[in-house]
Amino acid sequence: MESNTRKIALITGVTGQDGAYLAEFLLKKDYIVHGLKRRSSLFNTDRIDHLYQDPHLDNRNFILHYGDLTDSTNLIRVIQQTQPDEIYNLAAQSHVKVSFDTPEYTANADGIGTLRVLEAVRLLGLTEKTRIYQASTSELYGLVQQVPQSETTPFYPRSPYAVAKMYGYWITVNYREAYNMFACNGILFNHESPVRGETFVTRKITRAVAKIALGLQHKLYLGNLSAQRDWGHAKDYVEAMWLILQQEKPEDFVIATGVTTTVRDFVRLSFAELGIEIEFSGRGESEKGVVIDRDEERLQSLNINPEHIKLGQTVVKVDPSYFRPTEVDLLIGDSSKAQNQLGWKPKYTLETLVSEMVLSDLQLMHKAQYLKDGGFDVLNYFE
Ligand code: NDP
Ligand code: GDR
Repeated sequence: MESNTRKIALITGVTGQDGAYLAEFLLKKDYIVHGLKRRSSLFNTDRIDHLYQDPHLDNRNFILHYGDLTDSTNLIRVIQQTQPDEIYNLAAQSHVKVSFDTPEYTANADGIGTLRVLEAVRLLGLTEKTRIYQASTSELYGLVQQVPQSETTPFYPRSPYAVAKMYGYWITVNYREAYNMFACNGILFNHESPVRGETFVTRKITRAVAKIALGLQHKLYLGNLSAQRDWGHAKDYVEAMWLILQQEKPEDFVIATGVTTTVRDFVRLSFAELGIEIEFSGRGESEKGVVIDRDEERLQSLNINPEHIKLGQTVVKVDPSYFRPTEVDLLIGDSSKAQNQLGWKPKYTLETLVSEMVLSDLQLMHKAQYLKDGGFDVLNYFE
């Protein structure tokens, strides 16, 4: 295809979990992909290094621009330079617990940041050309009103993050209605992957399980084990983002698997993937998870020394400092609108997601251990 007929996408938050999967997905569809990345004192491009192209090459498909959602003139310049057909606004301070510590910044980046993107498109006269995807979230539902949650369930946000995202949601709807823009919200439920940020609960669990199995860590400290989440795979969810922007009319869609699981069961499944059975006892702050069985054959087949796992060993404890001032107890999504209108369906199950994440972290920790055994204690780099 000639370059002037190829679609151009701009992804904010390209260095994040979803940005990386989406960039890969769009490049496979022959898009020219521009990504907005923040300047950081350390490299923050690990997730997209495999897509990197030397800036001295002609005809690049993947081009990075420095930028920040708190800087409107920067956004105007990047959007003007890139003239995108599609903008995927994925950039955000995306950690719910951290938003209680940085509420003002979170409002600025996640709430007003969305306005800045929409307004830049409007000011540049691109309202007819540029379609906009806004990364909305199941956190909008917050305090449980009804389950499963769908596009018509009322919102009741429970964190500064969710309140900021609520502004992002409604300003997207408003710009669509006021200026006839093709601007859509994807209300995505939790989605995870081997490159999920290390402080979100699923990845924190799968990394710790791998380290515990190899004797590199003894215990995993967690907060609320009873929270229930509808966990899907990021790879499935970026496809939905793209489908939302390919429709005839701009609309909002819930993207979810329809299956909900407690944090406790996610932990259990993760250990089980390696052949370690654990049982929980106690409640609240005194709840703990203890090893009750181990499958030596499975452990050995994964190159894990079964001696590292002792029967009766406490491997999970609760640390109340991870509790949130206000919690979202139960999320379970109804994605029938997306299934009917977009033809979207998740390919991953919870079990295949857990398996992929645990085995990927095991491989990572095997590498760390190998280097450690060779005299290079690089574990900190894997922290
Ligand atoms: P990540 O935290 O992995 O990625 C966030 C991205 O935003 C990173 O690239 C980060 O840059 C960038 N970023 C943060 N602040 C700014 C800023 N001020 N200006 C520019 N860029 C910034 O999130 P995910 O990939 O998991 O999520 C993508 C989006 O989807 C987010 O908006 C999130 O709130 C939303 N969402 C996520 C869900 C999930 O389950 N993953 C579910 C529903 C919604 P850096 O790498 O430098 O930190
Ligand atoms: P969430 O994801 O808040 O749903 O937001 P997270 O993985 O942080 O928490 C999920 C649930 O697990 C409980 N939990 C813990 N969480 C963390 N991070 N660390 C712990 O030690 C821990 N122990 C228990 C939490 O209390 C919570 O109930 C994610 C983000 O990606 C958002 O950006 C996105 O909008 C939503 O998912 C949908």
